[in-house]
Amino acid sequence: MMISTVLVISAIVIFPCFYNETNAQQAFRENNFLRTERIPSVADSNLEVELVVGGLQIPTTMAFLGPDDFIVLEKDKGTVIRVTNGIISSKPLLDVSVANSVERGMLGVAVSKNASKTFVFLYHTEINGNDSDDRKGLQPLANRIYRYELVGNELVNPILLLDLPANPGPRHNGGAIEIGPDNNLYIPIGDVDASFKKPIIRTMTQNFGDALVADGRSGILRVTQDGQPVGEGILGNSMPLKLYYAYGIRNSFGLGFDPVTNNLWETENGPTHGDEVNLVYPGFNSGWHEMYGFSYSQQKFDISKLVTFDGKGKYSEPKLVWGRTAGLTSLIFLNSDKLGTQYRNDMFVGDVHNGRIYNFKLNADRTELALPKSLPSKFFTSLNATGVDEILFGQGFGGITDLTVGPDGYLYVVSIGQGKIFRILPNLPNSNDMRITSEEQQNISATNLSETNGIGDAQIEEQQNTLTTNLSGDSDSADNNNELLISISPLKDPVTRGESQNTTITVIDAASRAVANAEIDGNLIYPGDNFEKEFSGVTDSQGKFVYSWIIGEKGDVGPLAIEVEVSSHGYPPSSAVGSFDIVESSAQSE
Ligand SMILES: [Ca+2]
Ligand SMILES: [Ca+2]
Repeated sequence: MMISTVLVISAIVIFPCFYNETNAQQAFRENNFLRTERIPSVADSNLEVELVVGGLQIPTTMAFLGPDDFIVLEKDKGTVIRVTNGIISSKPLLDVSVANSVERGMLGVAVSKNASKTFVFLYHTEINGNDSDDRKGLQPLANRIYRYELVGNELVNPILLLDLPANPGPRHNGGAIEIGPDNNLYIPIGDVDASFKKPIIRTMTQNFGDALVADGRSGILRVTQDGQPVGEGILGNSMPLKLYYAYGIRNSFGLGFDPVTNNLWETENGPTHGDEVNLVYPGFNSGWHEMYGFSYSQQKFDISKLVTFDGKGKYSEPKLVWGRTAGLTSLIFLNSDKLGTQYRNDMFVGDVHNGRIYNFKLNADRTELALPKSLPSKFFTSLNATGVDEILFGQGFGGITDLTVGPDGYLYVVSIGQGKIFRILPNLPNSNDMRITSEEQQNISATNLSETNGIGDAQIEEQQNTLTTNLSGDSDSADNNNELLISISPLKDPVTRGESQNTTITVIDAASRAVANAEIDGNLIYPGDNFEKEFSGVTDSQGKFVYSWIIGEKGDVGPLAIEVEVSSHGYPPSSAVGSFDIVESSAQSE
């Protein structure tokens, strides 16, 4: 699901002018997305980025079946992959033949559950042949939406819901399926390159006045989960016009419903410039192919040229425009406060050319973006324009094709550029104190050494490195048995999902006493020993592994250092050091 831009750019165009794509139409770039292997990051230091799964081949979009259980699509293979607890299923749920050049392929997914069934809706560019045969000259059949049922680990009983044009293509297929608050399906589809590439196919939904009314292109379509029209047509009752919720769409990869107002918002892609964020009321006309971006920036714009379907359709200006194309894709609202209440119901938008995530707040009645004061024109002249840093939430993800809020309330990011899915979540509790300062810290979580119980007579004398141990202890305990309960917060995600993780724990007794026979998991360890443990994924309610660590005999006192190194498949190792000073109970003041 790449956003392609034209290849012929003679100059950086600051304000959109009338498009000229004809010179570039034969030269669409394959895989025009950012492939960087940079480690992703988020601007908010209270949040961090975690790898959920890698090794995906050109993933486009994802949808959750349940907690830690989701579907992700692979564009060029036409496969539907299930990922459960971070593990990719050995066999795809489905593998169909797809035309896959440029923006064609397996593009959109949505999941709907009722008491007895799980429906999976899929949008793909279907071909009567093998994957990629369109690259050899075979024309695709159509862009199609099917409804499948999930039974066990298979998708079965396909029902064709929508049969949409796939030619001339290969771009502007849209495809991101969204289920609305009314439980209907909303599907964006662009002009499939037909606005300017031969054979040019003119329709009124592309704002060609004297033309075919509609053929499924250039709109946001709305159908029931059975593929039927919803009530009276907004623009008219002929088919397929009756399916149009909005029109004049050049191309879109992102729809999102505001959970507060139920308003629909959309990202839209301009050619070399003029990417948009739009508020989409029923009957919305985005203006293509007469215009894109703001009308004031169109040299020859004449609003009377726009098709209105007898006044039922209405052009609206974008709420925000990017001067240079960013390849906007997913648009979502974070209907969760798991990243902090300040982000609740905020809009997040991803892009495919820069690997960025933008964060927007809305105004009081939620009809406008509450933009930084430096962006009063609602127009970004460049990616680094003043004010952009105020809305730049994350970067370094490679090309982003989907954002999703998981059942856990965290923000999931599909990186088509890295073949990975990340999630954004808060740092561990207290992890500011316990942060491991390795270079890879953005990619992994902290190790958390904290005493939880039974060592009421221990206290911290000093802290080393960046690790602060939390030996609050139980001051009522009169029993100085020097039993230290150490909880290790592992590399969170791989472990909580059940993957194995090696942890090496080294005890360093600065006093070189013969006392530090620590016991972990039934194993005695001694100073200098390494203890290796493969976690099995069973943690306590805090997501931590807790080990009873008995330090020497009763009455042992003095400094003790504990070093923990953790590593997990796919991650670099990380380590932390905690130091303790164990004192006699009699030395403690009550
Ligand atoms: Ca296939
Ligand atoms: Ca527009």
